[in-house]
Amino acid sequence: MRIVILGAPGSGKGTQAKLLVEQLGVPHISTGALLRNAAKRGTELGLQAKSITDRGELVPDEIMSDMIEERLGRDDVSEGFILDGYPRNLGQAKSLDLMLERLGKPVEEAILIEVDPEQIVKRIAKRAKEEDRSDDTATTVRNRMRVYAEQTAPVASYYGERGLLTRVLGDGSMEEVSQRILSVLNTSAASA
Ligand code: B4P
Repeated sequence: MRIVILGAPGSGKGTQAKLLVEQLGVPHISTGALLRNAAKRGTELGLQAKSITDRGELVPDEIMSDMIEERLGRDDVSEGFILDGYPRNLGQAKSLDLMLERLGKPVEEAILIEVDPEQIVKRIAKRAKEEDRSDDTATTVRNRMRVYAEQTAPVASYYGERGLLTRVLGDGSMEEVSQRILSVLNTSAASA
């Protein structure tokens, strides 16, 4: 299955993508994780991206599109993938469509995880204590939420207009949310 997971920062995209990998056996591709790894390795691109993610802004589309094209070109995506964090604006959504069209492997399902903003603030505050993510400070999180509302939220409508979007309630335990997503995927697989 070729799945895109959408949602605000802290909505549980990465968490749910990891759980889905266990069920579907296709790779989890997180652009946030790719960027953090590049920064940890100290590559020029990674360090350049870190100064942007630390402000809560989006890394330029050309960088992201090269990164995702290289990743989607690898053999392990032949049976599908779970994309987490990409596309994050309409330009990225269109360039992903072109890329996948060339590969003959279009997106089959977009899942939007919806969580109450108050829950999101609590989750990110908890993660800030547990993990050392330099983009989880209060000021950066506010900016990430603003960027999400302005640039990423329209991506859900983009997939909605193509009949590919399902909204899933992201409140409740991680397992409950995972079950909701799996039942959406089972339903669409059954009707395919
Ligand atoms: P991401 O790594 O995608 O960060 P995120 O939006 O916070 O999602 P994440 O997956 O980490 O968190 P999750 O919701 O799973 O991006 C980081 C930055 O990289 C971006 O701000 C941007 O600057 C840059 N970037 C990434 N992709 C880009 C692109 N395509 N273009 C440009 N720039 C890009 O989980 C959050 C917390 O909630 C966790 O601690 C988790 O344990 C907890 N949680 C999850 N589900 C829960 C539940 N049901 N109950 C309780 N807690 C839960």
